Amino acid sequence: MKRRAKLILATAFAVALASGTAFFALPAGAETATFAVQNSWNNGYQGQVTVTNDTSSTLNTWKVELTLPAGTTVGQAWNATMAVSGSTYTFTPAGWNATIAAGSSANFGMIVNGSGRPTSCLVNGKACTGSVVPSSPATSSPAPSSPSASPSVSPSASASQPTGGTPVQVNGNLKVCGTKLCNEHGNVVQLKGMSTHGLQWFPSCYTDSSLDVLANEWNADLFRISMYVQEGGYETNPSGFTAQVNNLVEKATARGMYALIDFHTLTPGDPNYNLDRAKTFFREVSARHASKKNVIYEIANEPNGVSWQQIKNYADQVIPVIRANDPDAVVIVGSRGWSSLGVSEGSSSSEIINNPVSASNVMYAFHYYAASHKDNYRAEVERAAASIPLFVTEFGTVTYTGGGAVDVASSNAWFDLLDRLKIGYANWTYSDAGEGSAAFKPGTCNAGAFSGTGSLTESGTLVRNRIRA
Ligand code: IDC
Repeated sequence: MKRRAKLILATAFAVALASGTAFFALPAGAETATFAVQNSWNNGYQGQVTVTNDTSSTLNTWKVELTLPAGTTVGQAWNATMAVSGSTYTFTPAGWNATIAAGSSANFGMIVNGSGRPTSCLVNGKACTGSVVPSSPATSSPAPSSPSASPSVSPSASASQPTGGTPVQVNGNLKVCGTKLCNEHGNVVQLKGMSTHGLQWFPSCYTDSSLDVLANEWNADLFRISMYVQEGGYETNPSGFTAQVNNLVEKATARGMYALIDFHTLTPGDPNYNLDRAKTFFREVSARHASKKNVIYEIANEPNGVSWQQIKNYADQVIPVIRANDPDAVVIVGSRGWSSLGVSEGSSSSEIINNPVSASNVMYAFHYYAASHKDNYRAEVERAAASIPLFVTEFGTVTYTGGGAVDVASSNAWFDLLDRLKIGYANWTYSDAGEGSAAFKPGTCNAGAFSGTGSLTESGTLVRNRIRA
């Protein structure tokens, strides 16, 4: 399959490394660790720890303990599992990077909120220098660089990916890198695609030919598979819906698209109502797809009427079920107020930034409907994106009801913002439902008339142009 690649990429770490400074020394003869500040901005920075095996034999595992001064916390880590106890942050391998050959290194990253640097560092219970615990390393740490609104990536570093290859061939395994999503080469990647409607209602919209069109004509990177749990969905036939999801993941895989598995909770809004179902479902699908590079897990579509703490409690129980099978998959967690980062319920992203889920390689969902959600929501997304990784796993060009007229101006303002921030998105919906948000006119799916532009609605035309662009 040959197609024009249109992923927007930026070199993340090459830019960030310029400002990095190590401040734990590296003597020989032990495992050691260095801490480097890779980039900093207003009241936060990105840090990287490099664990080096300076012995002559293989190191089978590692544990790094950092202590941070009051007022400074770690918001998120990647390539490591993080546990917090008071001001001490303990990092253990992410699953694939435990073993370090003699003379080799492994590293992991983190987003730190606040400007304080670690005051102590232990690797496998010993000082990171390989000798004594530094008495006051903070005094030798670099001063925070000048405040900047930019997180880990300079958008000016954008570059086009070479042509040829499907999105998955070009990008491979995805990984959260700071506040962005990166491909396996460490470049920031913005995935663009479409969401299904409810699988229980529109199965005829998701066929080999409709997915050929999505991959080859729309040039989509992403296919979101929305499996409702209630409203005649998963709870009525768990094995049947699991099989349907698995089948659609295979179709996306065969076409080189990323597959986003959406556990589409909506009513009731507390995801804990479906906790047992979620564990069963994600245990099965993550076991089935563990060896694939292209599967992303969205564990709760739109929590509502429930606190962030309860959403986090749910996430902290479901994510380990996925990790047990697929340690390095990206997981997306829904946010309060119908995945509005809390805004639709009078809150904000601060509750997440101050109390993130207890896992790495995690992103947070933001949803919008362009005719309903405008400047104040865009401002919150821009603010949150400086601190936490966001993914727009669902958006509409119309009102939050899924119907009404397309708001072209607001839709374009959203597209421009997401492109600038390199935030991926999936549009509601790749279906022929009789509502303004559907990309196809009613009757398209049964007729199999997906190709070309003749069956598109106004929304479908607008969104397809953006995805292809
Ligand atoms: C809507 C569908 C509509 C269906 C309804 C059922 O468009 O046809 O009758 O769900 O619950 C969301 C939800 C998504 C909604 C969509 C539009 O994630 O399930 O789909 N929406 O209302 N959040 C905001 C809007």
